[in-house]
Amino acid sequence: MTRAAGPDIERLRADFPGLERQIYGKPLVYLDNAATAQKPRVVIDAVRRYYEEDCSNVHRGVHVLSQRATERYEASRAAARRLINAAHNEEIVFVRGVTEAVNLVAQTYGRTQLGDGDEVLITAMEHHSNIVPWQILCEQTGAMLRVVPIDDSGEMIFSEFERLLGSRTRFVSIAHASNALGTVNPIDRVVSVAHAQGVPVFVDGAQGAPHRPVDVQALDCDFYAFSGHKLYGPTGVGVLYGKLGLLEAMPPYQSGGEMIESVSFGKTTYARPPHKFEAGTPNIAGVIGLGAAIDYVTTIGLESVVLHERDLLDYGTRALRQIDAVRLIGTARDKTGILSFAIDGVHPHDAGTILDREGIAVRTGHHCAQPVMDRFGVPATTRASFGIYTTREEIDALAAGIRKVIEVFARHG
Ligand code: C6P
Repeated sequence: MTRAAGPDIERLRADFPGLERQIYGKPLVYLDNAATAQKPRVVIDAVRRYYEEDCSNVHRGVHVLSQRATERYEASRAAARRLINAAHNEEIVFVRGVTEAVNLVAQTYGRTQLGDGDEVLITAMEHHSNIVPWQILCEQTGAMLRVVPIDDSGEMIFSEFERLLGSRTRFVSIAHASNALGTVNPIDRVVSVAHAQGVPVFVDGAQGAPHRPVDVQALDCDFYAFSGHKLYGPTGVGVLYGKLGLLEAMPPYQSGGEMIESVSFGKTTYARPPHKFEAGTPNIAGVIGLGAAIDYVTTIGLESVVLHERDLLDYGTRALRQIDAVRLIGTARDKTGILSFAIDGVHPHDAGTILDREGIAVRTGHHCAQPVMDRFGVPATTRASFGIYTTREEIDALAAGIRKVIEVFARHG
């Protein structure tokens, strides 16, 4: 191990059964963590234990199983609150993931607060799930979508952000970190400039919360969302944080059981946040698994995750820069552990297929960020993304795999 301050990777890798797989007879090199992360045994066990020992609905029964399930469910809410340092448990809404969180805010806050001629400001590096819900909102309300451009390194042009933040801007929605480029946005500066104009800010933390400490009170953002499955938790569960005053003022998103205070045919009143936004039986097993994932990551410590992933990013950037045919897409000064690249004369899907035969899992495609591909003039990229268990040796394997791709194409091209 070359890192003094990072986590003990060998010990930590043993926690992840998925990493023990062989693919085509080769040890798995899993470099697709931005899509979803592998799950530690504690998460798998927490989900299994719920189904085996505590299986029951939450917030409904006086019987012991329901009480235990409810306690575990609510303990996960408290864990999520601590993870992002929210002030109140009530500010933590369980959702399916970031996609649902953006849709929820667009269709509740957005539908009630935005009107004809108002503007929503996003950046050119957003994931489709932080673009399309705002486009739909704009169609519904007559608002306009404004887009802050990015420079050749993949950083948002801050002066353009300041220029576009005009008297009609009613909402800013921005990625903490870009999934296609790795760029980390200066959220604190974005929030302070937006708030100076009275504009609330939503932060898409899908690629933020799993990789660095987040303090929503220090950032002062109005909303922050992350997906459990990228934070070593189960799929189908995530968190929407919202300032309590905003959540209280927002109308419900979905309606039905659990989100009401009282129902009659004449009038229905709604529960307080967070339950107002958690209609129906939630993903109980997923929420409990997410709590276990948060505890796991917190025990490792996100500060040490940052050090480890920064080391990998520096190491990987150097390794890929030594390969002439590789062009890195996304070279921002502040990046998370993502290397997106093009290989001269090789379509990313072909690269991905050859790498797969070497046991190396990377993502190829537009990464649900087509405007980023357009900005850099490529149809797609190959993307390697790191997690807490990634090693330098795996990056060596990636570099060797890329050399093999280039050789195959030189032979047959
Ligand atoms: N990005 C990737 O491979 P969901 O699917 O709801 O958990 O997260 C959506 C999402 C939103 N914002 C950003 C910045 C993201 O990276 C993602 C998910 C995955 O890059 C799957 S497309």
